[in-house]
Amino acid sequence: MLSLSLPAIAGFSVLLLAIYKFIIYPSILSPLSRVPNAHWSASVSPVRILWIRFRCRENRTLHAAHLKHGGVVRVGPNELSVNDIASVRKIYTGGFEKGQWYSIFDNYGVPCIFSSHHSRTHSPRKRMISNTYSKSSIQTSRAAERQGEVILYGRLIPIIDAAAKSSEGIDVHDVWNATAMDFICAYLFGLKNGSNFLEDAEYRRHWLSLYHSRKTYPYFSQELPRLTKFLKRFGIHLVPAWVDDANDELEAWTKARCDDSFAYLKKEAANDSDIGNLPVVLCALMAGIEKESKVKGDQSVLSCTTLANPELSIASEMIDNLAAGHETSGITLTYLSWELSRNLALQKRLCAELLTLSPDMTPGCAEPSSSLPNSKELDALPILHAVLMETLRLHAAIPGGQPRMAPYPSCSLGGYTIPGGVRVSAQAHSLHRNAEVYPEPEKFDCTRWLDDENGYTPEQSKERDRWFWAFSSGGRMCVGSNFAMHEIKLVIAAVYTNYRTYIVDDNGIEQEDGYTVGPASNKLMLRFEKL
Ligand code: HEM
Ligand SMILES: *[C@@H]1O[C@H](CO)[C@@H](O)[C@H](O)[C@H]1NC(C)=O
Ligand SMILES: *[C@@H]1O[C@H](CO)[C@@H](O)[C@H](O)[C@H]1NC(C)=O
Ligand SMILES: *[C@@H]1O[C@H](CO)[C@@H](O)[C@H](O)[C@H]1NC(C)=O
Ligand SMILES: CC(=O)N[C@H]1CO[C@H](CO)[C@@H](O)[C@@H]1O
Repeated sequence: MLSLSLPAIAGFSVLLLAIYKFIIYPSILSPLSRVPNAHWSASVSPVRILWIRFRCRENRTLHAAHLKHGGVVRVGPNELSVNDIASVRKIYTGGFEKGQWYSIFDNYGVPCIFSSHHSRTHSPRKRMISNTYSKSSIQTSRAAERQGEVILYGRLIPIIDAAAKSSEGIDVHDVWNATAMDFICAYLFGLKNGSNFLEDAEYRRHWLSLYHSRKTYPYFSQELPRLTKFLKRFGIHLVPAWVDDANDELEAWTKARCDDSFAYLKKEAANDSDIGNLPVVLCALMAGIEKESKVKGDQSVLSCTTLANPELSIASEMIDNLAAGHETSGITLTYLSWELSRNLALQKRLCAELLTLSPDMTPGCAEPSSSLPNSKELDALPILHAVLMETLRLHAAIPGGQPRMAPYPSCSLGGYTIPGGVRVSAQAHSLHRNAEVYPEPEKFDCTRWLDDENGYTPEQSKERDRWFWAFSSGGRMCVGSNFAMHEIKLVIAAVYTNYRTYIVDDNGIEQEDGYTVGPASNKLMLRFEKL
């Protein structure tokens, strides 16, 4: 009898243990059990949130959960979503590190700023380039100025001018993401080794289709890394091989640009007449790596990554910058031009403001060598600034969650104790729809950002600014935010000084639900009318 019941007892104990570990502990005893569940199953199973993410319904689901349950909700046994600015501040400025989720952003198998997990290795990497992306560097860089002149007056305006001759309209999403690509690549590699997507439509469609083809697959490596690895061992590839091929081609394309820039720098230092060819960011990284090797050498926290493999590390950073830089800015330009096309009065107001610049951007169309307006003056235009801020609020190009790990042993968020290792995220989509801070949040209203007109108290304006999260916040905040603001303002100014735009076809303009996302249709047809 005894020999019969031993296995039974063992089996029963295992069952009890499992019930304790997977049901009783997470739903009753864990400190997280006090946090409201987004769904009844959240405390015992991640299946629902994984499914929602797979179906791309996360933004609306989490937004609804926050409206119902408040600033902190539990979305899985080990995962929270937050939507109050105090918790956001704590997470994003207070030592919550990134995790595995970001590893898919390694390129060539080496980490970059964006994919670094820990601040220890992240900070020295970011320091190498953050100065080149500071507002004052961008506003005063003669290389960036020259690059802007060539891209706007030499490439973009002729394309718009040709489009204005027809009433059919053109796909501006395509044109804007090409413009954004040319801008960021010129700053990374110099004009000669940057991209020329604006003029080479065929190649850009090929490149962008490679880039786009990879998009649905990160899900498996990010959300189910262990399963993905496990199945791969048995020859089952959740991420198909052609995604790797697309990655290889994008990596080879970038590496060629890096190698040619290194060669160029060795041969001929850019002189004054050649300033647009200066690879500003690449130079900064080379200098930063050299300095770190000289000063710290083997003692550096980067000794076995960045310093051991400087050329690949630079290339990894370049891929990340050009990916992070072109897609987000392209999406922002698309929504900005869409909102303007729906509001002729606003276009007229903006145009009048743009004509106050001196020099203004009218001669640009005729003269590829004209100079750009003063950067500081451009930056200070209130209506231009307000339409851009409102676009970034309502159509944030990264509306999705930015996951971080709670530090060990534990911390507190919104009054709850959170054990170390729990995944916590905030999403701009929800932060930007707080009706107390942004009344009628679904409405595009740029006067929210015009303090002379909105009648806000100083406290209200401060709250509005505090909840704005399009570029994230803290140590991992977007390094390219000033670059993006500057380039978008230049493009909008060049176009709306000289043209009016009208919608031809905006079917599918609604933004998808995901991490970095643009219009569901992937296009926007606008017609241009020359002034
Ligand atoms: C409108 C345009 C842009 C938007 C809305 C945007 C938004 C963001 C956001 C939300 C993050 C944080 C993401 C996270 O932690 O999950 C981020 C990080 C980053 N962005 Fe941007 N970005 C824009 C343009 C650019 C440009 C032009 C660059 C060019 C260099 C860039 C480079 C980066 C990098 C390197 C990071 C990682 C920073 C770090 O980990 O320290 N972004 N961006
Ligand atoms: C750029 O625009 C094209 C055409 O509209 C679109 O197919 C592509 O997905 C866009 N690329 C990005 C990265 O947004
Ligand atoms: C980089 O620039 C040099 C000099 O203009 C040119 O010969 C080379 O083909 C360029 N490389 C790439 C990849 O564009
Ligand atoms: C500056 O660079 C350009 C282009 O590489 C070259 O033609 C010119 O001779 C250079 N000028 C001087 C002063 O070195
Ligand atoms: C980026 C974004 O806002 N995507 C979607 C989020 O969910 C709503 C529905 O609640 C969609 O309308 C958005 O397009």
